[in-house]
Amino acid sequence: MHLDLKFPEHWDDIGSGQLQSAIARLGESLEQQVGQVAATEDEEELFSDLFDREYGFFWTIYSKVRAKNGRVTWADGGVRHFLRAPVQRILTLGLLSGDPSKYFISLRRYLESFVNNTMDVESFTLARALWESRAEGIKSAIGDSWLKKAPPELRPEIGRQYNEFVKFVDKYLKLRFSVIESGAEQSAFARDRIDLSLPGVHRPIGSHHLIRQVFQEIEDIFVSIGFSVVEGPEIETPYYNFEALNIPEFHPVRDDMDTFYLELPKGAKTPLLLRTHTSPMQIRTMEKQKPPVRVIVPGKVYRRDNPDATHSFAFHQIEGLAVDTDITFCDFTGTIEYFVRQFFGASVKTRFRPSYFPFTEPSIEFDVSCPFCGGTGNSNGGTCSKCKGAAWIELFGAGMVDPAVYGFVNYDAKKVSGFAFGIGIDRLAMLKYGIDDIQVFFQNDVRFLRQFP
Ligand code: FA5
Repeated sequence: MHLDLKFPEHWDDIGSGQLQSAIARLGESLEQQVGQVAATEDEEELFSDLFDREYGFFWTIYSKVRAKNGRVTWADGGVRHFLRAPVQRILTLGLLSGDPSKYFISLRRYLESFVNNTMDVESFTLARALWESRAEGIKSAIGDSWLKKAPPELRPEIGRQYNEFVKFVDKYLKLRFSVIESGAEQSAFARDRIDLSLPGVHRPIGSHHLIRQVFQEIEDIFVSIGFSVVEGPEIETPYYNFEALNIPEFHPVRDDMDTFYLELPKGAKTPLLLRTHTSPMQIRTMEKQKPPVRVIVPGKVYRRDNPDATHSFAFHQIEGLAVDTDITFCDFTGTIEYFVRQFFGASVKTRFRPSYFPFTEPSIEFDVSCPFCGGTGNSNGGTCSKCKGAAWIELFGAGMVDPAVYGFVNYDAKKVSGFAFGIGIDRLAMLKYGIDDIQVFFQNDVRFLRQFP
């Protein structure tokens, strides 16, 4: 019996996207036909139809797919279908007869005919997958169909034949691979001969955006003193962004951080907004874990601020949170000073000013002595342009976690204490690298980006 497989009429015109379904259909048709081939007597024809190098269906498909896709792999469901169809047939027949010894011979011939036809590493890899693939290879299929299902008295004999078969195929594949490899080496050698008269291809190497680099720098500093890095959602509920941070609905501080609300379908349970700071992750982290907590949270945040040299409607923050049973204001100042000295250099001085955040008490604003004028307010005989003569630069807000916040996460405010801080990364990067307009971070001008390889 000859197999009859029809290629789609416009095979040469079909796009590579339709290839998969076309092969899958051919594979299914093959499976049906193979299911009707009688065991052993029609095998010869079956294999020659499938694998004869000139006319075999598999190789025709292989070359067509390769021409369109550039590659044929075992991951392609249709190709797997093709290769496994005869195996499944042989396995089913073997099971019926009880003793599958002659079907081991069929399987062997099937594999031989396929392996012998492989001419390059790619097709050889398919042959190897057909044999070895853990989920769908012949090796495991024999185990599942014959070994496991064999009646107990036949099992030792089938097991022996199976082991012999495995040994044979492994050796056969190895041999074939060495043949292919030496051929491949030769043709690769011919292909790789270098033509020195051709101009080279310049492939520019990319780099991380400056903001990403600063994130990494800060993460490294905090990780080195025992903090871990967590990330959170950019779309938040008002509960996490405000309420659980002790900012009830009509609290005036919401005006400072009014934000973008998402348009939701009618009847949606809760409004959603783009987070205005990374502080919601304080709550999410404490909800998930008991003290001790030491995390930093890098991420993007959004506010309805009008763009100018120091404001953007999307910017970046790193939140920090440490909570334990014995954290004091000294731990807080020590940690922050350590960070600032690592980041700006040992010579900067630091100071705290009282401030207000609903979720910290006391709250502070943290300043560093201007690293550009050495904290003098003067530079090049005039007023320092970076600190505008103030000698100090405001860096970020922070404070000891307000006990009211612990109430939202079921921590015992009498037992735990901690500190939190929120650093605006864009302004920090501007300070450190002398950038005077925040907008350049978002304009993707390569002349700017290239300065920070
Ligand atoms: C907060 O966002 C608090 N969540 C910080 C905090 C965390 C305090 C934990 C206490 C404890 P604030 O609104 O000040 O605070 O913003 C923090 C930083 O974000 C600012 O210092 C500034 O560097 C940066 N920032 C604020 N608005 C913008 C903006 N529109 N563009 C760029 N950076 C901004």
